[in-house]
Amino acid sequence: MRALEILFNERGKVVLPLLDPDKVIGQPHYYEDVIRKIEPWSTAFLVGGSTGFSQLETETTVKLIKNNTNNKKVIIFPGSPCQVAPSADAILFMSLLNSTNRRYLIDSQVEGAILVRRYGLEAIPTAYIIVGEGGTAGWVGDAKPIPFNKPEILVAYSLAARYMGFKVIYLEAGSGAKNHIPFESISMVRKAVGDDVLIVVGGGIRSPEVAIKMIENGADGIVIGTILEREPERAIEIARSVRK
Ligand code: 1GP
Repeated sequence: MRALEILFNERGKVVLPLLDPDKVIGQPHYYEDVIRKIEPWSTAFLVGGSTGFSQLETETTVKLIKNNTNNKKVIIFPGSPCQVAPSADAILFMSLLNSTNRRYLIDSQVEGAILVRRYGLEAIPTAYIIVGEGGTAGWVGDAKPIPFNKPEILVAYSLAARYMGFKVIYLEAGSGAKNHIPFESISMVRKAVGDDVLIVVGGGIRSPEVAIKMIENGADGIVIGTILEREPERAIEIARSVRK
C-alpha cells in the first residue's frame, strides 16, 4: 500500500515519530531502542531536520528504522534536497508556503525531483505552513510565520493549499516550540478545507491531553520529535492516547 493511502486510512489517529539524522547518528543504539518502543504506536516514521543536511546520514537513519521495525513506511521530511535518501519509501514533497525565499517554495523541489524519480520514492504533495515562533525550520526556511492570533491568515493559506491540490497540510509551530498550534486554529482550518485534505500538526506537542485535543479539533495526525528524543516514555504515552 502507498504511504499516502496508509495516512488516509488512519486519519484521526496518525502518529508520525520524527527522527533527525543529525541527532540519531551520534547515538544509534539509543535510537534503536526508541524506534522499537514507539513502533507499535506509530503510523509511519518521518526522517528529516533543518540542519546538518547529508544524504549519507539520512540514509543511515532510514536504514536504522527499517532494520528495527516491521514494515513501517519511512517518509523523508526534507530540510534540503540532500536529504532525499534512496532507501526511504516516500517523501513529503513540500513547499513552505509562507517562505519569503523561492528556494523553499520551488527551487529545492526542482533540484530534489530528479532524485525522487531516480530512487522511485512516493511523493506526497504537502503544504508546509509555519505558525507562531516557527523554531529552526522557520528561521532556516525564511518564513514569515503566521501569528497565533491571526488564524484567518492560516485559513487563507490552507485554502490556497487545497485549491493548489496539496494532499497534506502540515501545520508547524517549530520543533521544540513553547506553544503548539492553537486548537481553534486547527478547527478553523478543518472547517475551511473540508475532508479532502489531511491535516498534520507538529511542534511543541508534549502531552497526551494536547494531542487528543488536536485530533478532536480536526487534526488527522500529529508529529512528535523533541519529546521522543528527550522523554521516549512520554512520547509513547502521547502516541498511545492518539491510537486508542
Ligand atoms: C518539527 O513538527 C516537528 O518539525 C516536531 O516538533 O520537535 O516539537 O515535537 P517537536
